[in-house]
Amino acid sequence: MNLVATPARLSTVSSTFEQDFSRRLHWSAEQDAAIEERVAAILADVQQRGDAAVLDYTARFDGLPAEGMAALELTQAELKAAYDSLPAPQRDALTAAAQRVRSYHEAQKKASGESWSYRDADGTLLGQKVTPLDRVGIYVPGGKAAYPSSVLMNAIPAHVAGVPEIIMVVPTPKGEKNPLVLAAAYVAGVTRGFTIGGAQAVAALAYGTATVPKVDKITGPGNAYVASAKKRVFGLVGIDMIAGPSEILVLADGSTPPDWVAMDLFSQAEHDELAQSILLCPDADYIAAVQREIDRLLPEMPRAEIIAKSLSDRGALIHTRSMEEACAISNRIAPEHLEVSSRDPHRWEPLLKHAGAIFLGAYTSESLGDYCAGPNHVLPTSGTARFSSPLGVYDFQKRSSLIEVSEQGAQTLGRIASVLAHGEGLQGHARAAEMRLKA
Ligand code: HSO
Ligand code: ZN
Repeated sequence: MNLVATPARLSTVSSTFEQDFSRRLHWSAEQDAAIEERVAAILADVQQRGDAAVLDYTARFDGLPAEGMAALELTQAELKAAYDSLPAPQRDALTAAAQRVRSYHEAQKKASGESWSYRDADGTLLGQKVTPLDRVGIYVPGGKAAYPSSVLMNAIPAHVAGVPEIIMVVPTPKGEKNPLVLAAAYVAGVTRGFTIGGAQAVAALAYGTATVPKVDKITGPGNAYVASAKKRVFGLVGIDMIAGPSEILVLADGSTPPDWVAMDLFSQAEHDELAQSILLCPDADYIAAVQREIDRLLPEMPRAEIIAKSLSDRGALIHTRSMEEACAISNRIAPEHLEVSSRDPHRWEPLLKHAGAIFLGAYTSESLGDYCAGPNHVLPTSGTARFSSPLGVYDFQKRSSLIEVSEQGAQTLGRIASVLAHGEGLQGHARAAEMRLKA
């Protein structure tokens, strides 16, 4: 087979640029009505029949019949055994990655996840108390997207936040367990695990069953059924985000070896045919060089077919007038991953506002961030980086306001509150404030 990867070639000087650009970027996350209906039925069934329903669906969808839910529980001993039996290089890499991800999230907690308070001159205390969630569920996909690195990225921030119970669910079709996933759960501090998946696993976590404890929040990626189930249980429990296909945008000034950039585009494209890889560069010769490297390297790739489809259907190599213009376009796209592949990345970084993660300089490949640099790889996709942030410790914490009004403070605040309460016609409010005023 003669595979070709032909990203769209766009140029900002072209009169049709705006049209071409929005056509490339557009993607429809249509909801499939049939999926929606099936998910609603599964949720209702699990809510009613609990473990029995979860067991039925697990037997049917995963080909995994079990006597009772206990047979689907992953014991701590099993997680540890998986870790212990890994080949040493894998065990060491997993441990090193986990350590770096933990350090990063500990720094994040210190910088923005601690309680604070201050006192007014009259002694009134005001503050914010930060507490971890009691119990969270982490969904780990099975099959082709079973990423142990995602177990680390979901469980470690929860652990660092101080969540005492972290419940992992992971489908194991035909009972085939991924030892790296189990080992990652062990190093990341998962407290309980179940080999269940799909909408039935989301339902079990959201409603609770006799065996699966009800959680307060569910995080982690999944297929269309899982995404639909997460949306439906939102409100009863918290959820992290509904992730779309993964994206990379490389902003290049032409100083990075073009094969490095080609491979970075591949690293996103190989995830999924719907993944999107975009290059923005003011140097037309460099863009041509990257395309030549794409052509040269593609046949070497085991996932060449997925890469070719992703790059040809959704990829783009965009020639811009300048790096400044490239930065402005990047902000419009608000990519999940943004590589600033420049000899002078700090010159451009101040111009970049919207991106899930910004990778500075030629040595910072996205793949290092995906596994082990430290920051989280669960990032906002589909332009949602305009208003949302990477998964972090803060997703596993909540805040309570703290107010302690002193006797003196009640005099000042009481007068203000009383006036506003009368304005709203709320007598009870006004009198509660007035009663505390000294005669
Ligand atoms: N790039 C993916 C994360 C990942 N990559 C996992 C490899 N394994 C989404 O950010
Ligand atoms: Zn990746």
